[in-house]
Amino acid sequence: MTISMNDGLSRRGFMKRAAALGLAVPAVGALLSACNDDDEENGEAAAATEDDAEGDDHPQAAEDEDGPSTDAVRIAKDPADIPGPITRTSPEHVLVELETVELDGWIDEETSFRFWTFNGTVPGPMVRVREGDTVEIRLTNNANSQHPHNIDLHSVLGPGGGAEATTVAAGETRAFEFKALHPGVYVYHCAVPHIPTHVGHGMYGLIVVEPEAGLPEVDKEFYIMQGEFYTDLRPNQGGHANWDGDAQWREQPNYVLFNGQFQGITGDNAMQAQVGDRVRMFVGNGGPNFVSSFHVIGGIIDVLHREGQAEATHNVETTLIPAGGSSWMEFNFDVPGNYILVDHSLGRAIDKGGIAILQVEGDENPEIFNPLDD
Ligand SMILES: [Cu+2]
Repeated sequence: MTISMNDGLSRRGFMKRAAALGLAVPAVGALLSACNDDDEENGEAAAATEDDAEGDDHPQAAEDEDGPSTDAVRIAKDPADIPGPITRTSPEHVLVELETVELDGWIDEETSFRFWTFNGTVPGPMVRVREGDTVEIRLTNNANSQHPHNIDLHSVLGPGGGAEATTVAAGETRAFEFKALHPGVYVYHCAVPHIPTHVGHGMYGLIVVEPEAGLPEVDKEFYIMQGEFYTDLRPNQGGHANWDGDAQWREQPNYVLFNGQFQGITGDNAMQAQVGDRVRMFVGNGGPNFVSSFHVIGGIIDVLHREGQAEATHNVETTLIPAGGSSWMEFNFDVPGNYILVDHSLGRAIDKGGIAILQVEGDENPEIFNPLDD
């Protein structure tokens, strides 16, 4: 059995996909309208710029003199673009092919950044296997990469989670296999030194190891990962943002994002569900440094597998998701409207872009929620 996850990886493919998805991200609304009105101060933040120790001067970035990269594409992973539930009842050998790709992407509507990715999106693909499967990870580093990369999966029992076995220079492919012994949700990430630099460019994703009995049936599943980005530009300044190694040292990112883009999962790109849907979210935190206080405004997590653990806890408002950790959680949405996913360390959400929206459509349900006129 082969799960091929590297289709459409050419630059042309990215461009086509970006055009199809559209790059416009409409405003989130009055609730968030107070964002980023301090542009006067932005120049000071830019003064602290320094490139990372590997001398990343973005040699391939096609830039206007002051503008964003002309090659920038949408890199925010569609939260609904995940493999479906596993229906198999016996273990198999599963081949997972991944490609590390460095590319210019939109970190906000006006600003590009050179992301380092698994398969060209942030996060990389959600890998889904079954407890007891033997999983072959085959990692290729794109020929145009400027850096070596690898993959450390937290679902692996073995040295480095596979990092050493998969360290690949540009154009190389290496592989290893592991047995998925423990069901749960696990982060994978690049672990090439300097690791925070690689993770901080977007190199993470989730692998779901379904228990032998499978997961309860739901109506919708979504895949979201938080991560912070240490750039020399603040949100919506416009232009091409460069990595700011000093900001990473101080743990002061200018962006804290879901799926790698400022409010990238909103507007036309928001998640969609119907009133009454049972919704499962696989939520991870790539970090590299922050812990997330994950909350859905207007929702209650009624089944929470905290940190991916087998036993569920119930009726949770806000849950901590460690850097390099993840949870799966289930909700019922019985009232139509927009539900806003945030890190409830709210400056990160309101100012730094960590917002995603689930749009729930359907009939009003006044028994549960009923705005009263004066
Ligand atoms: Cu890397």
